Amino acid sequence: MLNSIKEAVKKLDELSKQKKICVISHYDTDGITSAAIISRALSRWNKQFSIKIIKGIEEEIINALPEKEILLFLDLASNSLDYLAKKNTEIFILDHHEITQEIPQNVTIINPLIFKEEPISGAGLSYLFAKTISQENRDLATLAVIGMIGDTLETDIGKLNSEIIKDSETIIRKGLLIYPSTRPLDRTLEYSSSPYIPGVTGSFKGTLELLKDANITTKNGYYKSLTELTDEEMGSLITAVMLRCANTKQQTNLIGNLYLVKFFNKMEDAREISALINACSRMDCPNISLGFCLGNKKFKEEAEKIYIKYKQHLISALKYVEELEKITGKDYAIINTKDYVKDTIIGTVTSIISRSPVYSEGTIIVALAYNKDKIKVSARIAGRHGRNVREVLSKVVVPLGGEVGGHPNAAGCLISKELEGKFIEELKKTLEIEVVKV
Ligand SMILES: [Mn+2]
Repeated sequence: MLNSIKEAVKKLDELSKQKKICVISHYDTDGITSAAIISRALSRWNKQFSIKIIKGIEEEIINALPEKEILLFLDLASNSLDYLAKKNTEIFILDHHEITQEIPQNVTIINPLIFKEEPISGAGLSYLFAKTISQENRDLATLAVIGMIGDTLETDIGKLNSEIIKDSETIIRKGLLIYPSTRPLDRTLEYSSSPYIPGVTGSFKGTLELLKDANITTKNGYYKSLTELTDEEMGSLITAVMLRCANTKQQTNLIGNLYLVKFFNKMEDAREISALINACSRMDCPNISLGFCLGNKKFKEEAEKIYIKYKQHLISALKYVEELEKITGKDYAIINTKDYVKDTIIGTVTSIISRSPVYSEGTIIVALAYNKDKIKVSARIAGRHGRNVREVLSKVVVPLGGEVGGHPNAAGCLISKELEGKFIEELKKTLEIEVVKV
């Protein structure tokens, strides 16, 4: 793959001598960090370029892109090759999503799936690309680590990812997977929704009891942060949390690596930074998170304000969904939030629900939210094992004329609002049939 990146860099260098580059990236954390890495690298390379951040890639969006510029897609487009074949310009793609169509002549694509490489985030690919342009871009490795965390690819780290982590001077420590690990523990535990700790999440009293059980005391009235704990304290905290999480599947996901990255000259929890970037996009301000990633202090302040607003927004959406009547069957739940939950946060809401103890391992959760004349559909699998939700969703959506993006355990699509009733009917049928087969 690294050789193909080298060739792609050379080709882009040649073509961009006459043409401007139009960068199109996804609005999630991985996409925003990808865009930040590439925009810094292109400006250091003295290239002329513009940046577009989009929610998703649809035919109309591709049609509207300029043909007199080179198109460079980050963290998306692997699944839109047929549309791209019709564009009369050269196209580059750095992406890690599944490829379902033939690669057209005008497209140069770097995707770890083609090369049978380890999973690498869009930001990781953008970083490898930037580093190939110039070693000077090694200072962008931290953004690549944040992108990797944003796409939760840190559980399967191979050679390429280890190298990216090494370039970034990230500090990794094994511990309890709650964030932010850099803030006082009592707050972090009380507000932890992922993992959801029964009796502790949302309860100040429960939090204090847990800390007492773990023998963790205050110093000058403050609790230490997770990263400040001694190994012994970390161990007893993990035990105390384990005792409160009854199911073993949940227990195995409690421990993992904490990633501390240097950001704005401070050591920060990569998961927290990732959440903040993501929040800005979900609240329709991707330009703020992009500026934040590029190190702009004003944007940092703004981003922090939006992050607080986002958290409030998310909590009210979760409350709404909890009380909403759902369509349920064996091993599935369909949640139609209509106009009540923002289309940009429905994916997050679905993810949080899928990790809560309410649904058993393998349950498919499909949630719907309106987006003007369309409906955003998000599908997740509860726990880590189960059927391929991307396939399940495709079976329903493709005959209706739509397309599905995502991964086997998290997928989504857009459908026309007119198809709401038909979609739910077909989805129910497919979910029932799948169950019989298994
Ligand atoms: Mn990604």
